[in-house]
Amino acid sequence: MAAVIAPVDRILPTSEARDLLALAAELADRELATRAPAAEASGTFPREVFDLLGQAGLLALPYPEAVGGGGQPYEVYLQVLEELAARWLTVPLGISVHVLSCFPVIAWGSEEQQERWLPQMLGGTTIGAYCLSEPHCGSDAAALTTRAERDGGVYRVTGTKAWITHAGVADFYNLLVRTGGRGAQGITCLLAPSGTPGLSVAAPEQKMGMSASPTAQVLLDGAEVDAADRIGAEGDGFRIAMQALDAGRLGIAACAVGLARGALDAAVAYARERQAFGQPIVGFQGLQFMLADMDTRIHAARALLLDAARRKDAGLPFSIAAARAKLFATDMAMSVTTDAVQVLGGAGYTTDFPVERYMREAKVLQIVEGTNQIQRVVIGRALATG
Ligand code: COS
Repeated sequence: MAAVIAPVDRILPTSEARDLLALAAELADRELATRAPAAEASGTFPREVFDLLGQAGLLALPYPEAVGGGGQPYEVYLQVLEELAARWLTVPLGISVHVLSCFPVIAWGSEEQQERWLPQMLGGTTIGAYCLSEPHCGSDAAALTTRAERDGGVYRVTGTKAWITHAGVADFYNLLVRTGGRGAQGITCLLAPSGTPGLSVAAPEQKMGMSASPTAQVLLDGAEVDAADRIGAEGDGFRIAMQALDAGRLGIAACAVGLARGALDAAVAYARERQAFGQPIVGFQGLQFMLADMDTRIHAARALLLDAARRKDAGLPFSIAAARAKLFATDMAMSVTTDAVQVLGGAGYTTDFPVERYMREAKVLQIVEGTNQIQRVVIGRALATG
């Protein structure tokens, strides 16, 4: 059963942004909410939904119109993600990963690379994958060991990338690889199209949620990447990866706000209907207090997210603000979705209602694009060093 999603009273910068948010909500009600339960139950990636959103221009919203993007501020793009996440997390999480995967070419690509890559990346018909983690290193990203050796006009890449969203369905892969010595300085960013010889994909991971969003290892066995597809110089890779993640973490925070909203709306709808002790349970103050706390924390997370987004839109430093937003919003989503299950009681623990799925989905948001412990490291280091 799809939850009924109540509209949010937003302050948006333009009438175009208001129209965009209305379009996103309408598309999400029609195309996402209706498909989500079956696709998650069967583990089917909704490629047709990405194609549809691509046609509507929703896969490249925060990038400049001059290079084929939607020309929207981050503040607007993130609220679109939130609208989608209130109906089905797999889709906005996928958009966020795609936007992350376009970042290296947008921010670091040469003019020639931008002309060659951006029309396909931003055109709405392709999706990307971002390959940083490896089986032995996730949080300690600078310890990656996938090796790329230059051989004339190509790099030969050998190693294994792990936990890759869209592995097997992506059209292009950002590969963070080692071309130099140990540590962050030895890392380089390469871009490989999906048909690259020597690049293959392992069987998908069997996860506790997000079954429609494929996650798998990317296996690189002497994969030949054209040297012309190195983004930035050798050794720039770690900085590129961290900058991409700063922005990506805002996308995850927006997904968390939307997911929590979906859970709250489902809980409120149920509490208004369900009778106990001769009245709807929403009439009990104990339950109202719980709903009020859920609602307040969702609004607080959105405010933190929009603060970080507006800093980015203004060209101000936003790494720490993004870490705060990701940390708070995803911990909030875990707590709100858990409370939503509690509001529904036994019914909430069944697959007859969506809240058990929301609770399973919330968990991954505390882990991806930097665990919430890593977000605390980023914030804590800034406090420690000033
Ligand atoms: N933007 C730009 N540059 C950055 C940066 C950022 N946000 N964060 C770090 N850097 C730069 C540093 O300035 C430093 O550059 P110099 O060597 O020129 O001084 C370099 O990168 C190394 O930074 P640092 O010493 O802080 O690296 P650490 O190995 O200590 O790692 C953390 C820092 C833990 C924050 C990083 O490894 C991290 O974010 N880990 C989580 C990775 C992650 O999110 N994985 C999820 C999988 S991808 S979906």
